Amino acid sequence: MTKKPDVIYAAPLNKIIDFTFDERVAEVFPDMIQRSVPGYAMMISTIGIMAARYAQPGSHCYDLGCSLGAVSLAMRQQISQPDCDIVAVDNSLAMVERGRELLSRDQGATVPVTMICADLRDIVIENASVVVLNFTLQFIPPVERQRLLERICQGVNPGGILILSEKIAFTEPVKQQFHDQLHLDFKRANGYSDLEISQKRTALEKVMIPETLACHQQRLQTAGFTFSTVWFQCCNFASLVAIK
Ligand code: GEK
Repeated sequence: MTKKPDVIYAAPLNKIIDFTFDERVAEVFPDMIQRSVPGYAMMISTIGIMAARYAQPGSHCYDLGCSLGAVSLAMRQQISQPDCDIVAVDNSLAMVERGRELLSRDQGATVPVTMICADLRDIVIENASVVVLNFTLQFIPPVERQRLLERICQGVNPGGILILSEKIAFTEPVKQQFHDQLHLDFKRANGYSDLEISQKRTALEKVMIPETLACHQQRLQTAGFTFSTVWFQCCNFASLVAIK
């Protein structure tokens, strides 16, 4: 993927509007996510490896909130089971248009990927062996999260998985402060100025709502998954896998 530098919040803004995944964000997204989410590249490649193990012949794999399709690309490169396909969904047209272009340039992989511009809450999940919510649930209103996970679980075949990656919150203030500080240092080390960091934080405040690991684990259990475990954590970014 090309990496146009993210300078969206570099200049002082008179009014900071809520963050949206528009054309400007889609254009710089690979750079933005790599510089903002510790461990992102490692998570993407490992999700491909997990998909290779859990994809079932003749089933669907879902990449919900796919952005430019990094998860779909990693999965299609690894899956070798016959008759699988990948359904990638995002409600940002700017992301989907760019994602489709990147997919078309990805030669050699045989697993078909369909990229759909839609709200993931309207998508029917069925005959699924692998479902991925890679930093997407945090953008869904908290009151709707349980119902969504229940619907996903109902569409997952026995032995199938849900991979759920999220920015996480901590109940103990001392831990929250530690992780906030470390994440701040991570972004500074990746070249973001304090102005950029603070303006983006304001833009995301009402849009992205992190929750605790315990909250996610409880939801996954209530949704009907047999067990869940944290398979990755770097600072305040974690990924869980839940098995049905
Ligand atoms: C990656 N998974 O590169 N329906 C569909 N898409 C949505 C919805 C919704 N209701 N709400 C948000 N999105 C990707 C990264 S980014 C994470 C995911 C981040 C989409 C939104 O348009 C955006 O593309 C994506 O979810 C979240 O592995 O930027 O922190």
